[in-house]
Amino acid sequence: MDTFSTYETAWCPGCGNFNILRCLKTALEELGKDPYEVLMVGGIGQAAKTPQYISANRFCGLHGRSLPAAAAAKIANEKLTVIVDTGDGDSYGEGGNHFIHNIRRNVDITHFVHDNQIYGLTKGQASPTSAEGHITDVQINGNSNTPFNPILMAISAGAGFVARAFSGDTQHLVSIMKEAISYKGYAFVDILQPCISFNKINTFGYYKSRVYHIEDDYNPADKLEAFKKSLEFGDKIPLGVIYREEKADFDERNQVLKSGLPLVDRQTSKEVVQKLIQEFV
Ligand SMILES: Cc1ncc(C[n+]2csc(CCOP(=O)(O)OP(=O)(O)O)c2C)c(N)n1
Ligand SMILES: [Mg+2]
Repeated sequence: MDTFSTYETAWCPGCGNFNILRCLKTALEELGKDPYEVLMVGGIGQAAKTPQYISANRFCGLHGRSLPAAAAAKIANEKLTVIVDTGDGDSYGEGGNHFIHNIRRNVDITHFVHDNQIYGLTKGQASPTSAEGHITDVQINGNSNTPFNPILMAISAGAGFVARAFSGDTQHLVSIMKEAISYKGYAFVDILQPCISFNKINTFGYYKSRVYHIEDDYNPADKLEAFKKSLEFGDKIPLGVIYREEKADFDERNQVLKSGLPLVDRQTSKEVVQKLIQEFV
């Protein structure tokens, strides 16, 4: 735990973010990672502050823009372990478009969504995953939008690693994080997390009484079964790897990247750049 340091946070006491951060540090430690090898990327929000509370390289992006920054960094320097930690609003609302198209690119990055089903930082407006009817200070008659299903969306768009975890299930979360970080390609984990200040519905107890570990005989390579599993979200909420498929990632499908040195180690000839600029003069 010392390798990735401890910082004072701006989170409310009791927030699910604390254990997600702790599990992330444990997962990185257990995978034998050093801070210099890791790049943490966030957008805007309480969850998106996670990269600020861990000793590693970090990039804090605009709201909803963590994925393109993370993908670009990985494409430039394949030696980095690139991890996005950010919220449900940042990932599915403001960043919804990036979420979909990032899946299609399949860059080798990991995406941990702290899904508290609310816009926490801005004090409790409905997020894309808030339940229909959820009353907030803004949605005073209840949220009239139907919730977004991130697991179903990720599988439909072609993601190769799709999982769900719960911030209150430490051992399971660490093991899912390790599997996601080790996966070659885009790995997506929706982590259910209570927001104790602004979501009084999806509390720790709410999740605790509903979540269960997917059965041992479940086959995550079966896409139709995965679609079925992704529709379960109510009295019972499945945790675990819901879909997994090995497939070529961005680098392996890109002619320039798969041959030769990582971009960061290539020398750019000044003459070539000069010639290019001259073409526009
Ligand atoms: C372009 C833009 N739109 C809106 C905001 C205001 N804003 C800041 S954080 C946030 C919601 C974050 O929610 P989520 O990603 O779920 O993170 P949480 O705080 O719940 O962890 C919003 C709407 C902003 N900063 N920038
Ligand atoms: Mg949120």
